[in-house]
Amino acid sequence: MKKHGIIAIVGAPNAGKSTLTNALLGQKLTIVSPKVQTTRNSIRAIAIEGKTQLILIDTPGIFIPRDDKILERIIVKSAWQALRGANHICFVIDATSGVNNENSRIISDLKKENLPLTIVINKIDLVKKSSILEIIASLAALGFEDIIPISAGTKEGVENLKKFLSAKCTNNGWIYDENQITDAPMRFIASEITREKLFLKLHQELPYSLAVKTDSYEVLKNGGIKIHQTIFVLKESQKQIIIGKKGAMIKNVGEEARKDLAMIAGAKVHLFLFVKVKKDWMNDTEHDFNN
Ligand SMILES: Nc1nc2c(ncn2[C@@H]2O[C@H](COP(=O)(O)OP(=O)(O)OP(=O)(O)O)[C@@H](O)[C@H]2O)c(=O)[nH]1
Ligand SMILES: [Mg+2]
Repeated sequence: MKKHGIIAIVGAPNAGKSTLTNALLGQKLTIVSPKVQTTRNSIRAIAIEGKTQLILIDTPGIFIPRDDKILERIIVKSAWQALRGANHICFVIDATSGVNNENSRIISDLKKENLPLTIVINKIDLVKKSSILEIIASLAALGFEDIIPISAGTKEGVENLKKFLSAKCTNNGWIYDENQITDAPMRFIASEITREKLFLKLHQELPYSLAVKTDSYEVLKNGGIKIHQTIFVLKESQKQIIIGKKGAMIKNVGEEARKDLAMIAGAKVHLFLFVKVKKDWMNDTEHDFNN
């Protein structure tokens, strides 16, 4: 019989939640970067395991937002909201950090949600076996039973985890079409992909000072897709960095985003990027700053 379950993938920033979501889905959907706070909005990835539809929610990292940082408050709120709609929590710990203060605090907050919880120890490719065993022992001492070590990067243990999670899905039927990989609109995915390329290329505060909005997303008669996007920044100097010398940076960002989008959409993509200074974009976007 067909079953489904909603599983929130949560954890500290940079634990590898988005990488894991993509690995469980079997393709790239949600964006990944070595920087913290890459994911800003929760996004659903719909994976299938046998007769089970696994509805995975990739959430932003959970951390303590600074009072004066509106974006940080929105990010953390989005993570908590997402997990409240879930049937099961998959808590991701970075094996290189282990059970530190940050993870312990999140674990004690998660316990209050009263949802069944699986703990995933990620990035095991980066640590010795002995430290994985130490992490497992300290989690077991906290009373956790479902602890699964994996590497979302090398995919070691990911199939095993997928089977394990699907056994936790007990709701009747499927709630999405068989071929649907997300319920997020393509224009949102398109904004995210461009934001990923900017995150990968820019440094310091700049990735945190920008937002990408898809102004138009048009499917052409020949099957191609024409996309116009605006990259919002806070200051003129940031605009100049994003444009780069003779437009080199923005051209490069556009080329890389276009390649990923063509793969996700399965069509030829024409992408036009525009940079605009809008010093209050964060205030305008309390609800949805990527759409
Ligand atoms: N070596 C290794 N690197 C990994 C693994 N999983 C994720 N990474 C890397 O860790 C970094 C963070 O990965 P993300 O998937 O963006 O992490 P996240 O938890 O979604 O981060 P936020 O959205 O910022 O909270 C990226 O550079 C990934 O390539 C893994 O299993 N092994
Ligand atoms: Mg992420």
